[in-house]
Amino acid sequence: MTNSNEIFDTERASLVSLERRLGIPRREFLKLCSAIAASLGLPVGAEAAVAKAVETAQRPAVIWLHFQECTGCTETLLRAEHPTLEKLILDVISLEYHETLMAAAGKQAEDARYAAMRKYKGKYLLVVEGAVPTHDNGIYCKVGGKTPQQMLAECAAGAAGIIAIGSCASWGGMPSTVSPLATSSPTGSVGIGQILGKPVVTIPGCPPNPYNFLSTVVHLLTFNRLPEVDSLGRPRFAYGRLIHENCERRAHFDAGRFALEFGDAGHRKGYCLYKLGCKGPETYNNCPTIGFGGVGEDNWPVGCGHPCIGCSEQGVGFQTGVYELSKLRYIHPPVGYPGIHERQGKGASLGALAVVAAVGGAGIGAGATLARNLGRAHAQQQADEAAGKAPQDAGKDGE
Ligand code: FSX
Ligand code: SF4
Ligand code: F3S
Repeated sequence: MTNSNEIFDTERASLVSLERRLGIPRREFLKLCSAIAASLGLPVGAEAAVAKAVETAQRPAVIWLHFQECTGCTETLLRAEHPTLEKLILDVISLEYHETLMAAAGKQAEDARYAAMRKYKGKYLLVVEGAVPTHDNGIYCKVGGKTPQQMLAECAAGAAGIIAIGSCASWGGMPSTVSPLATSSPTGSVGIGQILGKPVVTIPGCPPNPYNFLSTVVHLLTFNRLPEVDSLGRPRFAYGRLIHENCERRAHFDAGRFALEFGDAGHRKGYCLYKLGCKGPETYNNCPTIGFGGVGEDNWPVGCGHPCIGCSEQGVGFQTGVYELSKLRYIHPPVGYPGIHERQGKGASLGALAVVAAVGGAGIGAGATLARNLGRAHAQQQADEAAGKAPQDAGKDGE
């Protein structure tokens, strides 16, 4: 979608030393580059290319719009536990217009937007946060007398690339929630792709993980192109796997050990949250592997003891009940297991084919085991209830 040769600012990035630019030791910077390279799925050694790109590449000019949202996407970029992340994000882009962060207001701010659109015509990156209202000619959420649809059309026309950040901009998110008594959301909110009628890169999540935005921009700097995306515009490096595939509670799911109520024995033991409505089995995101806030991979909803609500997944987050049982997309071995697709030498060996066959069989077996375990937990729960056992006791199921 993007001719990224045109995306860069004409000025060279500052040659001031990185230590001074970011205010961090080079060693720490290199560690961050390694983490970004790993999250992008790049081979060992690629961190050097990432570091070089961040240090020397021309920074893309960015116009950042806000529509119907809570500003959580921006806040999550700025409120990272580790200040380096915020500095790095603001260092790798040249932020020309951002209503929350710019000092200007009113006419001065709008003039700045038009000035940036003229100066970087055909070269800037447009980042949109928030959904677009469609009811009543989209009059809700006007800025400077313009509706979001008008602002979007103006800014998209000269953009070299467009990124929808957050679930609201990606597919409507929270503002698109439809009450059971209505047929559409109050303002008819939709994602920007629906308005533009063309694909955009989407980074859903409410809020999305700031590393996924950072890694997308760093990919652009390193390879002169935006990362590979799926049919919904989501970068595959971040949204290629179901949460359920990488969840630390997956072993409990496979073994049929579930928390049945908040605070019961199973919940306290860290059992699977499927029966509390966890949407990990139908939500594609990398939350379990990278975590939030830069304080370790346990810091994500399920790691903190609450089911995933599928905040990033269209048709799941804000569209289905938080504690409603999730659909199981498919049964898949956790990624910690040896892969079955890796090539060894040329072509597939007989041994590899045997493994594929065995795993195919295991998949069917796993499905049967799963059905049995889920049924067993239900049956146990009903028996416990009939016996008048306290909910805490019910959580012991499957031990
Ligand atoms: Fe909020 Fe962003 Fe949610 Fe939406 O994140 S965190 S309501 S995705 O657009 O500001
Ligand atoms: Fe983890 Fe949720 Fe899957 Fe259970 S259902 S293993 S808590 S993602
Ligand atoms: Fe959202 Fe679920 Fe991740 S609620 S933050 S997609 S764990």
